[in-house]
Amino acid sequence: MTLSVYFVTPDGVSDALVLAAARGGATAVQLRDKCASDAAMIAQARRLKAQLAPLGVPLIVNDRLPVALAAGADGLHIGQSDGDPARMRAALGPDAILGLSIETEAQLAAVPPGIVDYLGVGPVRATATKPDHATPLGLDGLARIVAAAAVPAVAIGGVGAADISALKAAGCAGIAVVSTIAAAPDPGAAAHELALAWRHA
Ligand code: TZP
Ligand code: MG
Repeated sequence: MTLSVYFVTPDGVSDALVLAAARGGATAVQLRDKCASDAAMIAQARRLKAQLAPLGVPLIVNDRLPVALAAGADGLHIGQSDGDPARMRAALGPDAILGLSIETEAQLAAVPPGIVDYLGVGPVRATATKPDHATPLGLDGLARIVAAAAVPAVAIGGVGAADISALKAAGCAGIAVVSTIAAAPDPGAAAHELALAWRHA
């Protein structure tokens, strides 16, 4: 799984925007929607899975294990209060992708070994996209966590193309973004810019 340009969707994202991001260069997509019903999210995840699979872009569902299972998604991403990672792994099976959000060094120290495939570390900066976010880590705090992580880690929260060289130097496996792609005038071009910046950093 390539996490270099990880697009995390805003609530209510259109299929067209996700496809534009993937065609532009997003290497992984997380369907994150805090408002949709499970039924609506399952339907959208099924559609997206069918369209992303030919592009080789995995579809990961945020928070909702039943949605990930019902939709046949490639994986699940959970936060600190979304349940026990070992229980999620048992339900998903060994081949699914399981990601976990990390906000502090203490949370990193508590990650059960051999359960999760990658970590989402952040927020790097304050961001309006997640109003209830934890205290921002800054690039230094991010780098400390990433250096100590046993699995690949992506940086999230207020990051964009200008951060990529610092994130790569810190050892990140990728950059995870919502608004840098979703709020861009041309989301496909924004994803392409991130992919190019990652490749050339
Ligand atoms: N988790 C930590 S920050 C964040 C999530 C889902 C939102 C990131 O959004 P943006 O727009 O890329 O800052
Ligand atoms: Mg969550």
